[in-house]
Amino acid sequence: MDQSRLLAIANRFALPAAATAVEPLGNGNINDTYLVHTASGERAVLQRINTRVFERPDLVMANLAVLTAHASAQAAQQKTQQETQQEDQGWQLPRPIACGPQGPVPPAAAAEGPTCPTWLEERGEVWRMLSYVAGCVSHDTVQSLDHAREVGRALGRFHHLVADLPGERLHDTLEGFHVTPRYLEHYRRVQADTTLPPCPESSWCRRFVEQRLDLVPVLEQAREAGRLRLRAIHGDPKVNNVMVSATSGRAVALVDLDTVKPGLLHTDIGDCLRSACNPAGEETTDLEAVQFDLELAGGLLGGYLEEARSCLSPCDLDLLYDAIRLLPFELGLRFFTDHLAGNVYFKASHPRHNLERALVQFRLTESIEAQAGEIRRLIQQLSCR
Ligand code: GN1
Ligand code: MG
Repeated sequence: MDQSRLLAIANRFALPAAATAVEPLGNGNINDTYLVHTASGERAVLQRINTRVFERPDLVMANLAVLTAHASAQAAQQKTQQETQQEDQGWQLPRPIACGPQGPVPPAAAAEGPTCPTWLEERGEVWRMLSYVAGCVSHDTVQSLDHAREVGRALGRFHHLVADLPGERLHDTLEGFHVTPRYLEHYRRVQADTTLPPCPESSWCRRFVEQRLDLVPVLEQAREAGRLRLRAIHGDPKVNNVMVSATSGRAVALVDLDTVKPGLLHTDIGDCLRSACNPAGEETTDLEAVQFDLELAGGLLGGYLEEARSCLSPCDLDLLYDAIRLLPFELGLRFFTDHLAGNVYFKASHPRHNLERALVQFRLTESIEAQAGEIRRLIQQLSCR
């Protein structure tokens, strides 16, 4: 997209100074993300929300407002209790930056009062601006055992933060997200209609899915039976959504808050391990390199439990292994389905991209299955500490 249009959009938001340059940021599969530089040297993050995926961006922003208000209230409470520890003072979540006063006010926001809206509609596109977490970096793959621990701490910190935020206060902005049986139903429909000719890899994927039908409903059945309950979740705690300090390496922020909504903590934990314990990363084409690294899992879960042990009941712990196995399978199924559907959901840079991504997630699932006993023991050891 041309720089002048991006600059014009950026300048519709209430930045501390005029935007001077806009460049692509990160590798998101859904939204388009840009880093905005301003005349005063401050930076901000501009995003075009993919409205084919997020059909109600207003509700995504409403959830973000609820979360931001909750986080501020908690921080204020901690300060009055003088519990804030030195090392925690840098912890933050990205904040929405409202449109400048010249921006149009959508009718819904106008009805709520005079505050400026936090998103902008232009030519049928939806844009929003978020604060930039300065002094930090993020990585697409896990860098070290310490990094894995920090990724776990970030998720634990987030779960602890939202533990007293009732799930009902959040809108369900992506119905069916992480409801694995729904992905299987969709897969069946797409499979029946696909016009793609079979290839050895896609035949392998089909068999892989059919052999694991018993895995699909494991978390949903537990929820229906009352063993798991809906809570506020992040929804996408992959390794590159954790910002770590460029100097200390400590986790400073968990970003990408579009999928904060009611859900199961297990999907967050399973997804975080899926992402951070496969050092080859989700974009590799070297399938031999894909493996679930038990040592990294120990570091990550240890870091997570340091922050969020109180959020997990014995029943939650019982289902952790299932979640760790399920989430890479689920993402593999989502990628494979999208490949068969013609790459309509995840951005793809070539026609087999989503098939390649599916193979990575299925290989990771196999690696997890091969280490089932060790992973269960690890969970037990860590949760007894
Ligand atoms: C998508 O857009 P991004 O990269 O933040 C997806 C996640 C997947 C992830 C895999 C809303 O996230 O569920 O785990 O790709 N987000 C949505 O990289 O579907
Ligand atoms: Mg995301």
